[in-house]
Amino acid sequence: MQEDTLQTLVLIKPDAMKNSLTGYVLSQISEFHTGLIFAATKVVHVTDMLAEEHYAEHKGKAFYPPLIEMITGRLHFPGEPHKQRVIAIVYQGPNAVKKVRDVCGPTNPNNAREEKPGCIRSLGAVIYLKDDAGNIIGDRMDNLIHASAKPDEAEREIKIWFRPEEIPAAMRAFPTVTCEDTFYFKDGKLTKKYEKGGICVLAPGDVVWKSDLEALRAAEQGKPSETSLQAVVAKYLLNREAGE
Ligand code: 3AN
Repeated sequence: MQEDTLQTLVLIKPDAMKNSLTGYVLSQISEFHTGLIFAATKVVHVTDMLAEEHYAEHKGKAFYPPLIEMITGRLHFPGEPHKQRVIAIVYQGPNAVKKVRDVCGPTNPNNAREEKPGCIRSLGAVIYLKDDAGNIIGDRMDNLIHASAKPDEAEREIKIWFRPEEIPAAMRAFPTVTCEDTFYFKDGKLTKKYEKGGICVLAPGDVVWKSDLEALRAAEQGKPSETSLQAVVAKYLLNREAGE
């Protein structure tokens, strides 16, 4: 990929929304400050399927369950599904991944305040998790923003959050193809024929990430694939249902 078409994924997380910090985050990453431009943006009610794909590398760790509760918005907005959302953005430009990570600062907001005062995450918080007796049993980091850590992670993340058609054609950084088949998804499985309750994820003529179509073809044939079926399908199921 050419340097000026490098892209990175940013998520403005529910803790930032709760504290009305969206405008602040956007201005810190603005073209004036970073030289980066928007390639795509949307408001997303994050499903468990997408959250689990996004944080797949943390599965099994102690902070994984609260991480999922946090990114789905259930932690900051319990019982208010209309507020359970994140703003997902693709930024593009020279050195995009590193530039945004620099503006974000360290993962832990306490370290961010110590090591990089003024960075975005210095406005975050470490929340201590307590048991019923009030003993501290762990912590959770409310660090306002997610930003891809490396260019290959940015590619994986942009592809799980965004469909190609949500990014202007001239700004698509990864190979796409035109789908010639119909694919439905129902009860965790892919089908080519419509069954009641099935959701049409792709139809002939749709533009699709090349790696996604390869993964769907592999799933169809029961073959292994680098990209899981959930990683392909999750973005097609977003914002369809109200959530709880
Ligand atoms: P970053 O967001 O800086 O790339 P990752 O990818 O290592 O950091 O972690 C993803 C998220 O998981 C963090 N933003 C943070 O909310 C949470 N997290 C990471 N490490 C810990 C930890 N040791 N304890 C609690 N939460 C953590």
